Formats: sequence, structure tokens, C-alpha cells
Amino acid sequence: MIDLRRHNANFCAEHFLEQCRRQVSKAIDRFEMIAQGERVLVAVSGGKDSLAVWDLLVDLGFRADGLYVGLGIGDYSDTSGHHARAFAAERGLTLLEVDIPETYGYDIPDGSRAARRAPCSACGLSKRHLFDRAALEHGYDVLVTGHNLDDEAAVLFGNTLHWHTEYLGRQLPVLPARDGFPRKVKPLVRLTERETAAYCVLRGIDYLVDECPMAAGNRHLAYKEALNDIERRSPGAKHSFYFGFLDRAAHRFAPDAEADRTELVPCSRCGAPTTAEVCAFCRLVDRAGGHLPEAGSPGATPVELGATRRSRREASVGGGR
Ligand code: Q46
Ligand code: ZN
Repeated sequence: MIDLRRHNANFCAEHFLEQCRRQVSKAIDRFEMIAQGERVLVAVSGGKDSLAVWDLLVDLGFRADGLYVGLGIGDYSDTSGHHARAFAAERGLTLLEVDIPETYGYDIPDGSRAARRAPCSACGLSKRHLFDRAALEHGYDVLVTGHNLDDEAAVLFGNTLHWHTEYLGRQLPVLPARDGFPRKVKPLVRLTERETAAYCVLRGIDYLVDECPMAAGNRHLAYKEALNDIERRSPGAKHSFYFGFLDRAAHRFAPDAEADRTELVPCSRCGAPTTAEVCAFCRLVDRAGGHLPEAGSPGATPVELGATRRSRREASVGGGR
């Protein structure tokens, strides 16, 4: 039995899985995230959320491939890569990979120190750039991330505490494609972290349980803990905080987000959309002591985006389900 206090209900395994599928379908339909037949790229970390969303999308009949980005965070990256590859191989799914140290010559721990950025800020910037790039380069219609209700509520909490109204205006479960960015969607917004973990256990998905070692002290975790405390006393609080915001407040901040939008031009080095001559990613690569891909290699020119390669195991596991 799985007890979901926020729904005031207990579910057996089979009904719990059905409930997860229903919640994801509902999010996809309500926010018009993905149409049947579209090509979907899932940003995969090897953790519970990204593997759960990939599994759910395939189960719901979407054509979804994965992309894993190697961050060079020691054992954590080795193990997370292993989980992502094993998941894809066991199910005959396609996993693309980009290894930052191998292709761009820096890793997140040393690179962020050299660039004088917080690790999560350097990491987030790198991942966003590489996911966007790969989605466009490989012709995907939509990029999926595994952000769940806890993540979105924590981001909302932080943006509200600091009244980042321009961020509040674009904190939506769907960001439409624009100016060289792919459409980005978050189908897990109706599921909590505890639910995605239970989903993985029941589906036999072997995910990376350890937290990233660089996450300690990050404010996002502190916001999550604060919200968990509130949720314990008042089940359903996270859901009503986040969905109440979407229903009743998000549109009020749209003008702030719009005013914050600046004209984008292609980066003179990599071609990604940017407000400056050189994009934030290329500047990070410089300051982190890395390099753009060697001339002649994939991703070396602005036209040919990314430096993705297929998972080594893909060749031996055949097509999808
Ligand atoms: S992987 Fe990267 Fe996270 Fe690790 S360094 Fe921070 S952002 S915590 S999702
Ligand atoms: Zn660039």
C-alpha cells in the first residue's frame, strides 16, 4: 500500500502506477506539452525523476530518446552515467551522450572554481546549453526535463521570497520554442519526489540514489526542506502553492518577464542565441580553462551544433518498445 496523504488515499502498486500515468497525462494535456508523433528528447541524469519521466513517456506511447551529459563530478558522474546507460540498454531506448571533460576540456568542480562561479550555477548553465543544442541539432520537437512538484514549488518559493518577478513571469511548465531555443516541458509537475521514487521502485528502475556531492549548502535544498515541513503539517500545501500560482498569479507577472526579454543574436563562436557577442557558455568554457570542440570534430562550427554521440550500448540493443 502506498499512502498519499495529499490525496487522502492509499493505493496498491498497480493503482499507484496508474495514478502516476494519469497525473502525467493530465499535465501533458492541460498544458499542451507534447503532441502524439512529436520527437521527444529527455534530459537524463540517471536519477529517479529523469528515468521515471522517460519511462512514463514511453509507456504513454511517445517517441522519446534520452540525452545524458557527463559533468566530470568524480564517482557521482561515473555512477549516474552507468544508471542512464543501463536503463536505456535494458529497454532498447536510444541514449545520446555529451561528455563535458572529453569534449569541452573542463569539469564542473575545477571549472566552476576557475571561473569563480558556484558549482550549480556553472553546471546548470552548461547543461542548459548542451541540452538545447542537442535538441535542435538532432531535430527534436521538444525537450523534457524531470522537474517534479517539489522542484517547482521550491523554485517558486525562492522566486517569491526574493520577488524575482521576471522569473515568476516565466516559471511555467511549458516554455514555447523561440529564437533558437527548443520547446521545454516538465511533465512531472503533478508528481512529488516521493512519488517518483516509489514509481521507480515499483517499475524496477535502478536509479542513482546518492545526492550530487556539489549540492550541499545549495539554497534550493533549503527551500525544499522548508516546504516539506509545511507539507507535513498541512498535506497538499505544495500542490496548492504551485498550482494556485499557475491558475491565479503567473499571468500577472508575464509583463515583467516580457520586459526582461532582450534581443537575441547568434553567439559569434558557437551560434547559440545570446544577448552578448559571445554566449555565457562559451565565456564559461574560456574561464574554466576548457576549449570548444577541436576544428573538424562534431560541434566545432556554429552551424553544426553539439558534440553528441550515441550510447556505445545502443548498437547492441535494437529498437524501441
Ligand atoms: S548536478 Fe550540477 Fe545538480 Fe550537482 S552540480 Fe549542482 S546542478 S547539484 S541538478
Ligand atoms: Zn557560444
